[in-house]
Amino acid sequence: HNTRFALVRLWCVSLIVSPSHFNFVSVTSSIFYSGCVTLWSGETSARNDLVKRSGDCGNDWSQFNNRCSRFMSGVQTWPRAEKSCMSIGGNLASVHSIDEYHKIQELIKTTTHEYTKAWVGGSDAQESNVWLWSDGSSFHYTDWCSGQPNYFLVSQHCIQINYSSEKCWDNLGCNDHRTFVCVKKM
Ligand SMILES: [Ca+2]
Repeated sequence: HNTRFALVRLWCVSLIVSPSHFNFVSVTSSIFYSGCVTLWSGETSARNDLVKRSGDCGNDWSQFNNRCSRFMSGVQTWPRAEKSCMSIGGNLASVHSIDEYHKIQELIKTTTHEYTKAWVGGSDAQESNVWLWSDGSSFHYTDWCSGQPNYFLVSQHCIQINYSSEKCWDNLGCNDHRTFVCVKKM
């Protein structure tokens, strides 16, 4: 059955691509032709739906690694930034690889035309130097700047990215104001 269907589809493709090869005087041919067009457009729209659905983060979000990311250019404290991400169905961004980090940096640069410092979802507010992502994912990848995280004078329990000329990570007091990046699962 599948082979016969494939043959019919192949015939339909050649019919649609070059209809002049066929004799449309015949009523049977024209009925078949309109049947082919229906079949073809049905398959095309089904395929488009699939593509659209699998890549659909919605407006203002970018897709990468089955996640949707969004840069927020208004500055907030870390907890307010997290609440802001939650209000649009996400969390502050977690980062699990250098590829994910670079994608987040690109997202920021596309909007601000520079590597603007921004909050991501890492914090060690519960216990110093035990870092967790606010979205609950595992914390293994890091890109700390040299000498960071530091624990000098003031508490610095939240992670900002694009710090220093190296554009690496720094721990910072959570009440500072930074732009931020949200992520949500697809
Ligand atoms: Ca620091």
